[in-house]
Amino acid sequence: MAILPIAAACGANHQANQTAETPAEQLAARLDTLSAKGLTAFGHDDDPVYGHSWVGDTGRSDVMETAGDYPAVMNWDLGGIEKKDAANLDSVDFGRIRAEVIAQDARGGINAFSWHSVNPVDGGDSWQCSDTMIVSRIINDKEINGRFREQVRRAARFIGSLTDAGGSRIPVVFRPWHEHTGNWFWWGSDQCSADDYRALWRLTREVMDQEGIDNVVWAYSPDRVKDYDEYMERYPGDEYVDIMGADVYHWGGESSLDVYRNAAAATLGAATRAARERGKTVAFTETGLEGVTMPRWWTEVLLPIVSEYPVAYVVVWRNAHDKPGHFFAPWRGHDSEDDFRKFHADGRTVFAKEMNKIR
Ligand code: BMA
Repeated sequence: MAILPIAAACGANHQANQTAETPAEQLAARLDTLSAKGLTAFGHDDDPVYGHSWVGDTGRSDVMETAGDYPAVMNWDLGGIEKKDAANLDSVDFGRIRAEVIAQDARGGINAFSWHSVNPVDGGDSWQCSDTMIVSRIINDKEINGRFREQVRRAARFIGSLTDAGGSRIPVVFRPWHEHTGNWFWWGSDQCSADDYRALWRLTREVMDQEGIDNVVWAYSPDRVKDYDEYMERYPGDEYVDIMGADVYHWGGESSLDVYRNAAAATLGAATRAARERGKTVAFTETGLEGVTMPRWWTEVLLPIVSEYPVAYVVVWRNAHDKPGHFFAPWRGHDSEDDFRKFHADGRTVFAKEMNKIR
């Protein structure tokens, strides 16, 4: 498989592999190491806080209960932090997220954050798309701009307050304004101009920098694109991004396998080219087959994809406890459990226990 150059990065957080200093630089270097070794860390959204048929227990994880280990990457969602809510949009308490981030870091794993934020105009959720002026007003309207900055400050303070037992900040991947090539979020391609989208990113980064945040590795994650030009159309710039990501789901099961493979190839191919040109890292930031309706999906569909592209990690989405068909990782007794164990055992995938070797 193709291997990325290890150093030569130009992202603001992503400069020196051998003399990593900030928490962000240390995490960026670990991600580069995974990619350079041809390894892919496996990730799951909200993994230890609920699963297919349980919620709120501690010490549980559908991934651990099937593969025998926690995922190497845990994704969390900040949606709600901008409103000072105690829990996120999926009812996960931010105090619990903090505790699990610390636990995941202590076991050698990686934490990542997405952000299904409300908009600062009328507080509507991320999926409110009818108002196509939201991003424009964030950029151009002083009052809305001020409200937006406050939303980002709240996210920044939470991220900046994540510290380990020794008091050091825990590095995390932050992946704002994701799937913007689609049209289902207020920051989508039908909802704002390319210039305004780029300005939204830069403003987010500016506020995080003003807050002194040095533990964030920034991930850019378009939804499926047809080619490199579409992938790069709204790219905010090399100084704002460390990871070239891709969010591509396998919708429709076996009959849509080719559609998924082609979309993953086009999007990860574009991400790989963009990363090579800029000395950045590639990641498969979100994927999955809802309900994992193909019992050998892990080794026959996902593994070949993550082997072909130099993705440092892959994240599958959550196993909802309150929507029986809405899960993307197996659970004990699920049809794909045996195949998932093979995926876990494969030398190309990394789960939490092996992450201590990736420094
Ligand atoms: C979506 C679904 C929603 C959830 C949201 C944020 O893809 O899983 O149910 O609220 O992500 O996690």
